[in-house]
Amino acid sequence: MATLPIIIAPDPRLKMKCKPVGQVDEAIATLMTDMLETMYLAPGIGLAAPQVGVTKRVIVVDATGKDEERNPIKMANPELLFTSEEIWTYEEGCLSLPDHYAEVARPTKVRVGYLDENNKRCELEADELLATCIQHEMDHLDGMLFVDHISALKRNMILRKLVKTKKLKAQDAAAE
Ligand code: GNR
Ligand code: NI
Repeated sequence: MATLPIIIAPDPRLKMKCKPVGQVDEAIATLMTDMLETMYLAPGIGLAAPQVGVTKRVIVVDATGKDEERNPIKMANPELLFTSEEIWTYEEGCLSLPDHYAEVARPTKVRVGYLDENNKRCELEADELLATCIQHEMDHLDGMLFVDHISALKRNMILRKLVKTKKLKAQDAAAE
């Protein structure tokens, strides 16, 4: 097992459309395991392959609470089979936009088709937090971040702050 560095926005690698995997082979299964380890360490409730520099349609999620038993879910080529009319709004964060949060409205309930770590076709129905998390991760596979769902004003404010933080970090690193 290994943890991977998480890419912070703005970065062109977070804006790419990711490629479907042909099949979930050992390399993809290992990527899924490493992504989960990276996610739990962060800590986060989801992670998409482009966040660790891999332009493939692979995501992992675990939206269980701190005191609950873990429920890791690994998905390749996830597809939305159903989305509810009903909308759920949640204050989202993203490991690629650290320390920034905004309310995002999405369908409350979704049904997702995907390939699991054994290359088996699966379907999962999710609602509320898990559904939000799955949709947030699937957005990453098309180069979409949660800030792309909010007003341009709020988005640019967050992105400007991230650029500033990156510059400060680069200066600190150079001064060492
Ligand atoms: O850890 C995360 N928390 C979160 C909270 C609300 C909505 C979505 C998320 S996903 C995020 C981890 C992440 O950036 N995944 O891409
Ligand atoms: Ni994210």
